[in-house]
Amino acid sequence: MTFLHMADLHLSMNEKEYSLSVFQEVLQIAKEEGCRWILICGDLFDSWEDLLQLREEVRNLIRSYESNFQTFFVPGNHEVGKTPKALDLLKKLDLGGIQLGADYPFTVRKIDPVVEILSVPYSQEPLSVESWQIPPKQSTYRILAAHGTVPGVVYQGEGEEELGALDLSSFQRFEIDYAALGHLHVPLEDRSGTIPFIYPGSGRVWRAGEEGPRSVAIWELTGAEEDSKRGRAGSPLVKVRRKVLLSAGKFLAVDVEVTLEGNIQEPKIPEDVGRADWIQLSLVGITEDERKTREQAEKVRTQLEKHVRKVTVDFSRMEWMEGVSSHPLAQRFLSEWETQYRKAEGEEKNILRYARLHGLRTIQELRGGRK
Ligand SMILES: [Mn+2]
Repeated sequence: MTFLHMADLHLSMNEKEYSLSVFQEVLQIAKEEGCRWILICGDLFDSWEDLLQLREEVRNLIRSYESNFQTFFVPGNHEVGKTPKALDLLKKLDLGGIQLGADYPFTVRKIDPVVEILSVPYSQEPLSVESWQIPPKQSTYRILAAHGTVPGVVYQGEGEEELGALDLSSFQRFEIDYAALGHLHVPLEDRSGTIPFIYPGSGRVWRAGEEGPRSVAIWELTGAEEDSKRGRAGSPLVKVRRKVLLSAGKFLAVDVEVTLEGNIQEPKIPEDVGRADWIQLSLVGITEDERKTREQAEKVRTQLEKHVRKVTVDFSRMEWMEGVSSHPLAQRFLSEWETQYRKAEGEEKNILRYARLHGLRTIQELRGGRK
């Protein structure tokens, strides 16, 4: 039995064409891999509004694969975290072939002779797992499907407040073999704890900084028969592979130097940049003319945006020092610095650039300017 596990695709009206094209690729992969199920662990949609507006398209896409696989969806914080009673509203919507794990606080469901899913939708209230009455396991595999952060795992998700709901050790008594999770946008597989867990990572580049390929996880459940042949005891075997989503594109940060006068260097964009990619121009330097820099950056941004999905500009490494070079001390410093810089070679040039930054910063502080 093979299934596809995905999360955090964040389908949105803002980027409808792009995000739906990734969803289509996911469905195609599931078909090619011979998956019987797609398990979506939250944040399929970017918001409740996006869910309402895009569900018809999603329904139609899924319909064309209904002879290949079935779809199971456990809601995440982006779908139900902000709308009161969203889980109840969700159950009343026509979601076509999508089967919902939206019963609060959990549902147990057998999806295959050897697999049952314990699904826990995202909830605004804290989960009181200690009091849950869950029937004994009846299949070879019991898989937890949920959306949230596992405490102790480095949080590299959405920059939102932590969703500290999934203390897996409190789920241990429910005979769970593996946890299929969503919420962290970085792919992660951890088999060292009480319950092994897998995050496929975000299905598309949702936020600046999501570097590396986006992917889904393909789970192969070899089953008890295979295990007994190997003489294994304990948790049944699961093999997990990643399949890269090519249509998701990639996130690319490009350093761009800025001169003291405020002119920006032409960014070095790799040749193989694609239409689905997101470029972030990361401006670096000290500049006297903030307006000029911002204007030039905007011009470059608009130009580049014709060729890729999105271009953003990061100014956080810029230092604005208006009028610093008119200070007599700065003038002497800069003229001496230029002589040195002309003579310098290799690594020395880097050190001098750094020295200039610190020199000018100190002079700016002496002038009583911004630190
Ligand atoms: Mn998410």
